[in-house]
Amino acid sequence: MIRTVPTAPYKDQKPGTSGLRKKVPVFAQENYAENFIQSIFDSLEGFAGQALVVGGDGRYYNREVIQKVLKMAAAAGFGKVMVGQGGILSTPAASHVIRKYKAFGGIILSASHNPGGPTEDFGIKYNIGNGGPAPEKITEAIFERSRIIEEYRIADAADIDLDTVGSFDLAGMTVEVIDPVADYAALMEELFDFAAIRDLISGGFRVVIDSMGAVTGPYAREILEKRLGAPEGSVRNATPLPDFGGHHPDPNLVHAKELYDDVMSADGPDFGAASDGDGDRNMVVGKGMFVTPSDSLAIIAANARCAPGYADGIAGIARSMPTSAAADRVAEKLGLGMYETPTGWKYFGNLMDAGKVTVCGEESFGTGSSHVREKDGLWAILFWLNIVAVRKESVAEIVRKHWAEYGRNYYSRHDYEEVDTDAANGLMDALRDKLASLHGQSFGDLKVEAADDFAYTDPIDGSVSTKQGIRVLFEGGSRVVFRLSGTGTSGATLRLYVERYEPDAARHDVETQAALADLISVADEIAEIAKRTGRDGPTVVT
Ligand code: VG1
Ligand code: CO
Repeated sequence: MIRTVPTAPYKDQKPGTSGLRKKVPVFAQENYAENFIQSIFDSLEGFAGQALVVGGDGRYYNREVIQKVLKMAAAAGFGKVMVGQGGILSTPAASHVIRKYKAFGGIILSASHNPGGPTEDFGIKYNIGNGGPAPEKITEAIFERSRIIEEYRIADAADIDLDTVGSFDLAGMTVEVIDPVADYAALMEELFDFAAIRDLISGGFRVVIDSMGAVTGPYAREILEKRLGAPEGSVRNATPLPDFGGHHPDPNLVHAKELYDDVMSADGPDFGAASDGDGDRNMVVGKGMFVTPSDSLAIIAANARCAPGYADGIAGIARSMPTSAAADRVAEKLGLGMYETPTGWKYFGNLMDAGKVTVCGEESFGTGSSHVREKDGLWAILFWLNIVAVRKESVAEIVRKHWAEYGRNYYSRHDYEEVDTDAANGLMDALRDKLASLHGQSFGDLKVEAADDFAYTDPIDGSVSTKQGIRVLFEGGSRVVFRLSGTGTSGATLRLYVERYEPDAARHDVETQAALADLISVADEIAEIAKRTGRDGPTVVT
């Protein structure tokens, strides 16, 4: 029943910030997905007879690859695979299922916020037994294996019916098709004050969630409409579609603009939120107030005790390096540990496992906590609703009071997408060469205090990650950061992160781009962005 198939390696199966992401036609090449899946299994030890969790965001090619994973897991010797009905599991739900059922690990099929469809993106990611993304040590082993792979093993069996919940046999291995929502919804109900949120909503507070045709639709409907009593239709674009309805399932001011405009309109809802393809990102908008992800992390941390799951307080906070330092001020005031890690959720895992931090966040619309080991879009949305319900203040009031107390970190990210790869690498190399000479240099009122290429030593296992982004820090707490994306699938994406701290509450109402204008122009001067990329401006500003 088990077939060994000879294969030849592909050279480009290097996982990026979050798994292997490629266009569907690349994944559909002969044995391409099989090679990568076998390389994952070949890099792991001790899983014989154990459980594997499998699910994806429902995008094009999801079902096909799930069938391959099931048959290859059977051939590899797993005892059981738990797979979400319809092949669906949001990234945070998959993380929870791995933890709850003590699975050996999980395979998540997603390219997150990237578009889906026959010519769009697909992705495969491996998560370890703590529920979190595999650390670099494992992703590197997978890549090394993929470069020399000669064969893979697969069970010769019929496809499993993914649409029926139940237990099935596949070549001696059990396949359990599970309700993808139930465990996750129960966890949210444990963490948050559903009664208070229900009262808020029944009292007339209008909430809208845009699932962007992606995976959170069924989760949001169950939680918001069924359990929290929001009127039917409060969750928009609630059916996961293979092509996300042709949209970019990326919850930001560009791709979720309709929702934003709606909340900002005079008779619009009081609270709007959106999530991405695989359900780990979130955007939160209150009437008259867009909450930046960096502020969201700080405000959730400062108000954590409002939620029953965090009533005893939090252990510490972690943020990715490009994320603003707003959370640092909260940690300082509350006397909590604060950690700055490279971009990507995998760097938070050790800190959470060791009990050093409870909440984590990234500027890229990612917030989460140690309830799972992934960022969690609906978790962040529910946390905000919980805070609003308990404080009985609007999102805008909560944010303004936070700034008044801690100061405001003006923050923006400029993305230059699909830039020529050589030009992007050239820009980063030139910046690295310049680092030493930048120290002490002045640009108008801005004086460089330090400049480096961010490196991180994991405080738990001592592993070192270098070249994680170039930072230019100015006196007074302003900074610009340059990084190349590790999730794109065509050309290179240059990310410029800009931050300025403003303690004075009288100056908390400046339009963000205006507040950062001098830093943005200095960034261009230092990195020669326009000259080297040939672009006169960024593709996306958030
Ligand atoms: C981006 C974000 C990063 C995030 C990653 C995965 O990576 O910047 O913060 O962890 O996406 O998120 P990069 O390398 O393109 O900057 V997701 O929701 O795409 O899994
Ligand atoms: Co995502």
